[in-house]
Amino acid sequence: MTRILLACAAFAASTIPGAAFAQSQPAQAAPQSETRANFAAKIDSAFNNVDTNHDGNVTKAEIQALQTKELQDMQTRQQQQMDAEFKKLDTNHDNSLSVAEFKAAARPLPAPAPDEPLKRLDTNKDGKISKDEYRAPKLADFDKADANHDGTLTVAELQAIAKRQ
Ligand SMILES: [Ca+2]
Ligand SMILES: [Ca+2]
Ligand SMILES: [Ca+2]
Repeated sequence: MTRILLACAAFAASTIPGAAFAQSQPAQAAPQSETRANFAAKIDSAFNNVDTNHDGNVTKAEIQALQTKELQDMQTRQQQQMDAEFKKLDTNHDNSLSVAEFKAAARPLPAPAPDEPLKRLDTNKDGKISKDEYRAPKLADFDKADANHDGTLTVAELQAIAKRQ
């Protein structure tokens, strides 16, 4: 079941970096069949999330803005987690475990890399990802998974992808 959900999530939300897309998907209670039209609508809503000025193209700056925001969210969460862990470790509350030292030991987060999704998705190399460019690889994945080509991914078809992964 988890594998199926993962497959669905990876499916709908894999291409442009990110957690933001995954978070924008509603949580699914159970594996469900998925029509191509529904799937395309999900892809579009993921695209619109990144296309902040809604001109139908995702530019490098828009990807970078999203990545920077995700990074900041991640850093905030990491800081909060470390503050909580510090309090737990400093059991006698004398602050002898320095917060600075503790935080310095944390793994650095990766820098945003907007070029990578651009390189992958910008098939006509105009420096922007259009909605069609964004849709194409995902819809191709959908068609590949739609074994009987009836335009709907059934739970069984989703299970089959999960098994292949
Ligand atoms: Ca745009
Ligand atoms: Ca393009
Ligand atoms: Ca099918």
